[in-house]
Amino acid sequence: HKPGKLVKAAVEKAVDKVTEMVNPPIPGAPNSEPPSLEEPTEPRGPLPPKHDQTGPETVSPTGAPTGAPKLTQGQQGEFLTTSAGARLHDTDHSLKAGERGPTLLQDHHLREKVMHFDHERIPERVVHARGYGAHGTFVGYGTASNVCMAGFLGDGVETPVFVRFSTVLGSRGSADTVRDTRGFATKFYTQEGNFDLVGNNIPVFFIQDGIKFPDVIHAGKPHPDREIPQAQSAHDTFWDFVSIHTEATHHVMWNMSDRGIPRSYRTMEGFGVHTFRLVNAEGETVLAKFHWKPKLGVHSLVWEEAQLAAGFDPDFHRRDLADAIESGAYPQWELGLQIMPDNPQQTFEGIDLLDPTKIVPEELAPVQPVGVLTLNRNPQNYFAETEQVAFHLGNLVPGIDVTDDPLLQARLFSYLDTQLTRLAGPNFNQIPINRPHVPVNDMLRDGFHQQAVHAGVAPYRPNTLDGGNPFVAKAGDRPLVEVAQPLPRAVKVREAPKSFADHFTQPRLFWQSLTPVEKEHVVNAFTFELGKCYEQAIKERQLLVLANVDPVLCAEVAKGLGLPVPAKAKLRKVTPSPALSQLGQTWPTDGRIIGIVVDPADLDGVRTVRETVLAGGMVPLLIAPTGGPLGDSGLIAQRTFFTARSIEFDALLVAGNATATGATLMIQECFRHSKAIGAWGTGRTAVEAAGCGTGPGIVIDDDPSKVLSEVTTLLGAHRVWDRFPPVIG
Ligand code: HDE
Repeated sequence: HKPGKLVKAAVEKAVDKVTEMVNPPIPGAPNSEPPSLEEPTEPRGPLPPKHDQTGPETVSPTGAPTGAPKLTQGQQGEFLTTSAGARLHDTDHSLKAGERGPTLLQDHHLREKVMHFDHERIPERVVHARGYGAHGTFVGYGTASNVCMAGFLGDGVETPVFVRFSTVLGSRGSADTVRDTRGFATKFYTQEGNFDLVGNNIPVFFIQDGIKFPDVIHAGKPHPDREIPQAQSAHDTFWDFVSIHTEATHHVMWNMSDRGIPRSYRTMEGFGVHTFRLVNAEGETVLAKFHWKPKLGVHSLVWEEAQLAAGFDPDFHRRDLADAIESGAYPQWELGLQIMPDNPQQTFEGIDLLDPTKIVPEELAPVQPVGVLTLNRNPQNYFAETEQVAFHLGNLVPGIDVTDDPLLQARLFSYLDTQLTRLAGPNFNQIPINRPHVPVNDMLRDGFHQQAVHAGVAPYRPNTLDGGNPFVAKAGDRPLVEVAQPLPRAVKVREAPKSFADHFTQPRLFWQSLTPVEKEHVVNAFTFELGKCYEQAIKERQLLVLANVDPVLCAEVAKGLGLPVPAKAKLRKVTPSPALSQLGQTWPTDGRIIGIVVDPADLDGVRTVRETVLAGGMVPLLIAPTGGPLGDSGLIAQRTFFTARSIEFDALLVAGNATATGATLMIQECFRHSKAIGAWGTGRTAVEAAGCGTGPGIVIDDDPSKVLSEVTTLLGAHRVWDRFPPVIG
């Protein structure tokens, strides 16, 4: 080894000399290296992935050869390598002709690193770009077996799922709490292939025919000249469109109601919107609508909270979901079915089931629970899972078929097509998050980003060369069912059925079913959004639309806009559907967040209350003037008066800090937002000093446990609505 060492030393010396010649020392430059921050210098063994962070089990016979390393782990191997696997000795300096010289074209590591970085972003979804996902399980109750043969609905059958929630209009970096419809898309990795239920938190849609989708989205997205406003419907083009296309009225009523600003993904209902056709083992069919019912009840923000959160914590909803799952407060929804007979007209009680702007009131067709969804695992990597997941209504399983709803039919084209650009090729179902958990034997071949090394020579059917494989399934092998639906003798037309022309009965039904406080919120939302429009004609046209929904609604909005009330329209009589209101019941308080303003003089009392909150399945957050440990109590201040805002808490307990301005602000906001407020000790003075000492939902007592118990009861109803009785009857 000696000669080799000598040669190496000589080469190093020569290089040093040349370097010194090329890079003469800079006068005044420090000649000693700055002290380096301590960091690991030796390779460490791979860190085991956190228990709750392993990727979904993926089974794909077209995937990587058996035994190949899982590509789902990052920052864990011993040595940094190139993408071709060669070990690197430096990743902080590009290869240059001397320390201060030009960079060399031959620096493959530099080029690969920057090239890959340049292409890290993929096009965001054209709609629903802003979203957040979670893994979970779905367990069937077996109660659907008389109408649907789908295996995953069977009694006790457990199916892994991935759910992605989203807003519709905003870009990927927009705020969570804007007024908008929310997406609620679920991928069930069933034993019969993937079933995707791609729904929204509003049971009807803007338009009746998919051909108008580009129009409604162009109208809702920012104006093309200045690209504003972001993630808003409060602008001229949106209201221009919906005031002309009055079929949008029903959806708009829901948007302007509290449904447009959910408190949390955990407190949203979900709807499949379209009518589907279900098939049982005997081949009998029914028409059905899918519903997700949150175990925590439907609960929304108030408008001021939504606005505050958009600035104070734009990630409000994704943080809420991730935190709830991490804290073990797993959100749950029951899947329910409304079942209607499959008659040739495809109507139910006079409601056209192919019209996606119509609901079937639950009082006419009750929602029958068929299973429960639990979200219990956060994604390991946002991009790999939440961004790359690709939903498609065409992913059906035996027992579930589509109907001729013209909106649904257009979607069946769109969701495949859009992935070609978004995920850059036709092989997106091979991305881990999209892979089914059952064997794939397709005859799809090649294409960009093909992951499989297909064997065999005969990817066609029938064949003899590959032993005839694969074969098509016979009736007993549970293939997909395409119901042989008789079609009327028809001529090709670009027309809608007559029944699609009724645009106002159901918006009126919705309005009439709301409680006074919910109605007041609808009035305020219309007044805000239309008030943001510049064009007088658009506001006036929308008032004409509202006159067809309800005279009180129309008059109140007109008053707010300072415009004349249009003449009364002829209105249909409707029977209200109490199920459409989100108030009036009580719900479990699991995972609800209780802010506790601590009293430094009574940390033992604070500890007891905190523990009781935890024991009750809720999440306590301690708020103090400054962060860090609270004395030597072992308690930590999780929020300070600088980092907390009332929006984060479902109820506030005030133990102390009577004089702090931050506390006063929080108390006043909670009061305005009709949240329960409890106080004891010096907290009583704080609440009184904030001017919030009396009124419904203010619980002041010397006994903290009594305060907490009353506040918890109030939380069951979500908010203390009778603090500010609404003026609209
Ligand atoms: Fe979508 N929709 N949509 N949509 N939609 C997309 O697909 C489309 C509609 C919904 O978390 C896109 O993969 C058309 C109704 C959700 O990844 C795109 C029409 C409902 C999501 C598309 C509709 C939805 C999407 C964009 C009218 C409620 C997010 C990216 C015919 C039942 C899924 C993508 C996720 C996403 C098209 C109408 C819900 C472009 C053409 C009605 C929840 O394909």
